[in-house]
Amino acid sequence: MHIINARLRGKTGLYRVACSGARITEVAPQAEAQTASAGVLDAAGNLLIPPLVEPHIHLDAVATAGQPEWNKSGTLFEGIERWGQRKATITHEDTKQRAHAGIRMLAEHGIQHVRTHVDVTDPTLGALKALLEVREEARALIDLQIVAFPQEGIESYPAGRELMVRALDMGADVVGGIPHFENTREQGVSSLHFLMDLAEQRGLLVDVHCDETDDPHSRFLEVLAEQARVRGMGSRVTASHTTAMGSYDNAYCSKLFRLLKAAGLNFVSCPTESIHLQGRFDSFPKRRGVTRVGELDRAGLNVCFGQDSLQDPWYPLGNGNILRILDAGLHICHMMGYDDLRRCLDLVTEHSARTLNLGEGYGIAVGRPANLVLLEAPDDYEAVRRQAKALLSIRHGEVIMRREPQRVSLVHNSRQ
Ligand code: 17E
Ligand code: FE2
Repeated sequence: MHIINARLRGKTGLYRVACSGARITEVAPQAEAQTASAGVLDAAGNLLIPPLVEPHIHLDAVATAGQPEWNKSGTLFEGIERWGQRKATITHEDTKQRAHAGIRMLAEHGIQHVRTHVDVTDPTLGALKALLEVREEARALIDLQIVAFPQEGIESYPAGRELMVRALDMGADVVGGIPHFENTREQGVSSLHFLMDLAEQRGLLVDVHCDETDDPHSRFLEVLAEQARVRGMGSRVTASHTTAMGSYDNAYCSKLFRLLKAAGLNFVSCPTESIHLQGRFDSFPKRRGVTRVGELDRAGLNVCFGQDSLQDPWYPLGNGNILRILDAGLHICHMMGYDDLRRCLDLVTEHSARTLNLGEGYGIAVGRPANLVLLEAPDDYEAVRRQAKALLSIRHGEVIMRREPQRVSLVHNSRQ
């Protein structure tokens, strides 16, 4: 497979990218635009990127909004309650069918790497069994990492510790947690020690829903970061949401950021989800309820954006398009300066790949997997301004998704 007339991020001019089998074999600058011959893909000056990444989603809950009741308050805690009602009725086939529908939405938007949280606070571990099958069945479209996510707590849920261990024995890839939901601060802390021990013993990655609240006293991030630091596991640990950081005062944050840098852990923000779920106990002025994305980024920490939900008890919208999240996130996080816009795709590609520890399994370079996406825009800035879509998704050297370019024509001129 050959692609010609492609633009690459951070480079000037046009490029030719060749693949053989499932690997990239050549990335070469072109002196001028070329005309495509048969069998050659013409990028027509559009931007070729490695696949978009979804670093944080809940595939077991896809398309359950309103079942049996809608989340009327819009809070995280009512979401957990509504999900608890739906969870009691999930079946193997129902979960698989909804998860596959979610994966198709993601794949249609050029996403090929996905980390999903799966609720393991269920004595039958039914959702996990379903998602382990989905992980294999979906390989032609995406690589799936499964987080064993204890939605109702490790310490506060009956047999929570045992369920976590069983979930890892069954084949979950990543250890999860939810310290701010545990009944007491002490339980939140002990849940983090427990899950970090498990991850270290088994050589697994960690991704914790951490401080997903506007409560400025929710300070589990410092515990997670310190655990990551002393164990030397920072690059393998992710703190998701950390919305309480949007409510911490600056004096505490100046101390906290020293620790975060020493630990070197990763961050996922889900800005559309957080702007919807947080701020619910404020009147006015009302907090944004998102973590300090720009500040983490400028401090040299790895931070990326995720969707979190596709029509579930926590968030009624969502369509798989991570570039919609990027657009909203740049607004919500005050990141629309030129320097942020010109490299904004980092937040949904390179940074997310680092969070998932994809290493040399990701990126446009000779020898890396032939997984590529063509966006209908020449660069990062235009991609977000135009709300560009993925035109092509190439996986293992083959086209797996194709979208027709947008064509619009006005019938009249504004100046006759
Ligand atoms: N569960 C949770 O604790 N937080 C969320 N944002 C979602 C599920 C979607
Ligand atoms: Fe989440």
